[in-house]
Amino acid sequence: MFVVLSLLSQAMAAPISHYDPAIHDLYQYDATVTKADPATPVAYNTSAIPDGYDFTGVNVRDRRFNNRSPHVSSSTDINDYNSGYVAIVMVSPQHALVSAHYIDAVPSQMNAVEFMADDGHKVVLEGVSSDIVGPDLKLITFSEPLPEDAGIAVYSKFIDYATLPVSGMVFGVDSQGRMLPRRAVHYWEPYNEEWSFVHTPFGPITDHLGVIFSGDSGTPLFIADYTGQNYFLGTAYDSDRKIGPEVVANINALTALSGYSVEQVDYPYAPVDFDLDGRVTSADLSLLLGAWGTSDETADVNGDGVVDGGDFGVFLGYW
Ligand SMILES: [Ca+2]
Ligand SMILES: [Ca+2]
Repeated sequence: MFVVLSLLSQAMAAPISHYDPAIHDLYQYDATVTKADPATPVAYNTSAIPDGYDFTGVNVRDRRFNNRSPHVSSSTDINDYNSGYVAIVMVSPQHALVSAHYIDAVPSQMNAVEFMADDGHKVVLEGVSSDIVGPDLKLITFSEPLPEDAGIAVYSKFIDYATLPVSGMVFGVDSQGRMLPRRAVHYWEPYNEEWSFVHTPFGPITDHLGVIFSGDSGTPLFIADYTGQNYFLGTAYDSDRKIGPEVVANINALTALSGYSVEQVDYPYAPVDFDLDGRVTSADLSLLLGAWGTSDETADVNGDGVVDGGDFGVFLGYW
């Protein structure tokens, strides 16, 4: 089994040698994206992410979108307001996590954050937590819950990083608002509560990748499970920041005042995800077939002592 896994890892280790928007962008954009005039995404790019992942629920558009940077000309277009922000993650309809050093450094931008409902009324920023709720994290509160028609994705379930599968893919947002595979979990050290990432299967950080993964401070990180469900993992700044039980408790102490709570969950891996990449794919099927007829405990998912059709039936249940 481990030999097969090793070969699979090598086969996947194809680094990105150049940046191609048609391949690497989560959304397709107008061709005129610039720093001064970021374009609105025009379509979902299904080739931007590996097979088996689905980030259609991630609401990410161009940077500085919902703080109405000077490039926005219309004050009545809902799409000029309602979008993800690279340093913000909504954790309830009324709360968002922001990068603490970022909100302290550029309060003028943060104070301008506002959203618009279909009827034209706007939801504005009401307050910022005075305390840091987690590693480089503050919580901001809006004047009222955002209406459902605002189209803002809320990530109220945080993955317990202690349960991340080794080789699980982590996705980040770059400074153009693009969702990109960012890195893979390398190891988890439970005793020291340390984790590590490696930049496979996309290779180590190079000058090329430094451009691609140029997310601003507080870049949200997400991970997807085998069902395609997306979870918030934390924010990237300096070293990657973890969201653990203490952070979740701090957040809940503040959001509870408005009637909302967030949840920390274990990574819901499938028992037939043999290569632990968060997906059930043909790679896992190959590993099952490779152990066929043996007593391999990993592949014997129904626990009857042999890898056979019974385990294949379980496998199909997760396909
Ligand atoms: Ca798998
Ligand atoms: Ca079996």
